[in-house]
Amino acid sequence: MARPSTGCDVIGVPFDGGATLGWPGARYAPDRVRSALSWMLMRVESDEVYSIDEDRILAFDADTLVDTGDVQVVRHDLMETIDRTSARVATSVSAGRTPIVVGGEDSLLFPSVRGLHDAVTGSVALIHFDAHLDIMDENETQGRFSHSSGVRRCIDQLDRFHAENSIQIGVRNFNYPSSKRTLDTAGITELNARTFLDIGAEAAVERIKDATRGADNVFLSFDIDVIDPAHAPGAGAHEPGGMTSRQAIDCVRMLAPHVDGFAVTEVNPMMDHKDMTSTLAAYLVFNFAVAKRNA
Ligand SMILES: [Mn+2]
Repeated sequence: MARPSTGCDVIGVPFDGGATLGWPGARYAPDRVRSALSWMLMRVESDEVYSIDEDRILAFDADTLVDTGDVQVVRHDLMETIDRTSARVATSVSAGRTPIVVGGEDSLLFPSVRGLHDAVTGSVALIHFDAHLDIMDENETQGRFSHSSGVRRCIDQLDRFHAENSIQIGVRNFNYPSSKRTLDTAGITELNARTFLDIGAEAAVERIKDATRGADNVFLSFDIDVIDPAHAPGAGAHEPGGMTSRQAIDCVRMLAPHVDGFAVTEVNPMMDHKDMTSTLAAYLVFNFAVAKRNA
């Protein structure tokens, strides 16, 4: 079970300097996701909101979802930006809150997990929704801290990170043979998109809870490209064969009570159509906060 929390903090990170593959543009996501959130927030009355999905009225008080503004990013300095992101996440956790990082591309995975790691004692595990493995060690054009290396940096830089209690969900298509060997050595559980789509969201969540049960703290990182491009075209890269928007929302809602931090990355308004992906990301954020508040 997750640490006690008084509510969720939105931390925007308008940064896409780590987008070394695919399309840049995720720097515009925090603003578009906030704009989409207003659609959900207008349904709050007298500290309550009506969940049609659950067919009941749920609590939503002023502490449930607090926008703490953007990290002051440094556009030309990836390392400074990820340091500032970690610091904001750690501040939120230390205050007894649950951080929700709204990226930004997926280089923010590593500083988000590190922020939790630095604010807590005990082990830290990762629930990683992504089409991609993010296990790249280093290469000439991407460096060591790009949006392809977040999981690898958690493994080799965070001394209480437990890969054996971590799980990747929705990964698919093809990758480097060396990536397969790295995953096997690290001992991360893989729940690929084919299996996820066979078993469905509820059974997948049970497997995720089993995999992470031994960890003291858990971070949920959600790259929007885990969702099929048909449902989420506004992403940094397109990998066909992913989950639906319904499955994504259900997974986040069911997992929120069990985790200590959340990040939504790779939403790219430059690739989006009528804000449909920013709107989906906003629903992930809103569902997470409501589920956390009413756990
Ligand atoms: Mn990805």
